[in-house]
Amino acid sequence: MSHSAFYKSVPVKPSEITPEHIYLNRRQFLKAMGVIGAGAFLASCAPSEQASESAAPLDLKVSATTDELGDPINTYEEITNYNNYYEFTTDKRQVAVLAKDFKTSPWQVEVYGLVNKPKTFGLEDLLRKFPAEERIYRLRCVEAWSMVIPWMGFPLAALLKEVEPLSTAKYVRFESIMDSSQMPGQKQRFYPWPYQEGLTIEEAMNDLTLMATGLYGKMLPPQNGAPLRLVVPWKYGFKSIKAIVKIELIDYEPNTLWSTIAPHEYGFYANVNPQVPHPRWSQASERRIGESGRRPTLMFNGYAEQVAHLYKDINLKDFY
Ligand SMILES: Nc1nc2c(c(=O)[nH]1)N[C@H]1C(S)=C(S)[C@@H](COP(=O)(O)O)O[C@H]1N2
Ligand SMILES: [Mo]
Repeated sequence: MSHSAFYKSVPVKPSEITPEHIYLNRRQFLKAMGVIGAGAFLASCAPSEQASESAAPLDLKVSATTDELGDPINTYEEITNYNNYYEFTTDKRQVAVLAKDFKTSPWQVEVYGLVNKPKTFGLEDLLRKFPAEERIYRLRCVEAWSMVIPWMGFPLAALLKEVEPLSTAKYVRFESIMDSSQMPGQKQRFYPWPYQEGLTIEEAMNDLTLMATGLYGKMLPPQNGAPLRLVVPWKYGFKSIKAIVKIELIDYEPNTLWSTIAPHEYGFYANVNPQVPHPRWSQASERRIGESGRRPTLMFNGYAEQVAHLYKDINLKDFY
């Protein structure tokens, strides 16, 4: 069975069937967002709107037009054509092109290490066991741009509970797929492939931490990390590792690809923090893709209420 066929059969939880659930095609969606029909704005947007219309999927499905702060959700075109995915290329607009035929089926994820029940899951197992829910999150890249993305997925905590972590498990290490035959960027020997990331066990268990399997109510496209990627919305985007094949529970802080290359620039914690500049630029503000001008960056990317307690014992003045 193909993943997309299976995905459609994943049952919707009763709690998700609410009056707010609206099924919008692209034109209705843009109208709802005020992009179509708002005189002055229309003039500047008309050319790109026309250009992208034909390529747009018609079954965009989201339950809202904004995140909880009232920020408009970015368009499918923006989210799927401006990507960081160095296994393919460092050119954000070329990732979608180069990743187009990336093979995401069959796919297995090994969950192992300091657990009672290590297990290798097929992607279909995960989709069946953990019904997809929608999470509209801001994604703030360390490069000081951001988007609002309507993910589909399940909490990482649900998957971890399934393998029963031991009390000695203090960190979770994630690894992306290694396949230079499909990923031309992996021939760049400068980077210590495979891409790796990590979280503390408390961060991994936080309800915000998502294993994403979809976008806009559809399967994740390859450029966004199909078939399975992490989303940690209060941390810089590089923590949200794509195309995961291994999840290991360990008792030491793991190396990450970015902390290996540039430890002073990309540390392990990497919480979004407007008061701590990157060594080469300010993090006080950001450019929201699709907007002109800049917006102020929010502490923990606006999720302080949910996560600040995790850091009461560390110095947030440290970037890391
Ligand atoms: N495997 C892998 N995961 C990755 C990256 C990458 O290069 N390789 N880039 C990261 C960075 S820097 C960001 S900002 C986000 C971008 O996710 P998006 O393309 O879905 O917006 O993915 C992150 N996950
Ligand atoms: Mo990023």
